[in-house]
Amino acid sequence: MTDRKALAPGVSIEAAVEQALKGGIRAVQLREKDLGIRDLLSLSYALREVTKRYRAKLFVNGRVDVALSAGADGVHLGTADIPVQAARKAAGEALLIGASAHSVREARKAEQEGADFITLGPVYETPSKLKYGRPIGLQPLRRMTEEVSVPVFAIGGIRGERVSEVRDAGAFGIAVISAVFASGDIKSTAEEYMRLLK
Ligand code: 3NM
Repeated sequence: MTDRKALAPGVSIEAAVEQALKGGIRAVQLREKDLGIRDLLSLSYALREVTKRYRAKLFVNGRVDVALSAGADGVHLGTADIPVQAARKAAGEALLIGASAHSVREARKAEQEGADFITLGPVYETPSKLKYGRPIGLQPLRRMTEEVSVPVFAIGGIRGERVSEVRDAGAFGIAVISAVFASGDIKSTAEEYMRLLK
């Protein structure tokens, strides 16, 4: 997931994403919540080009219209965005729909509404912890992966040995912002994550 504010000065989102893709990242979520719609749209187009070159998936956070216009693979919806059901109505099967959940209850609801996958977090403390609430820990993650049938991605403070912890708790994959994008060497960090996931 992108966050241009996490990047080192002078590094563009496009360049940072390309480094992550070179390191083997398979899916990118454009997540720049404070960007105006036109800037978000042109960034989506640019990231569609680069993700295509690396045969990686592109998701746009929060905006079905932008995701469709850019030819993204999917949209990722938070609890304050257009609801999953409404996004499905607008996009049909043209987009994969991911949904954020912060509890087992929210995850069940997202699945019932037709989400293709769920991110659950924050599993651990994250640098931006106030925004996402207190860490929920591994137990709810384990419960949720047992209860829902769609893939669950762990998010929030995932780094180092925590990758295997969340995998052992049943997570299908992980979503990361700062550990990759705030890293001095995005490509090597991405490679390291891909190794940890194997
Ligand atoms: N969503 P980092 S936690 C964007 O719990 C986001 O839904 C969360 O950043 C949630 O990898 C989070 O730097 C931040 O910890 C993840």
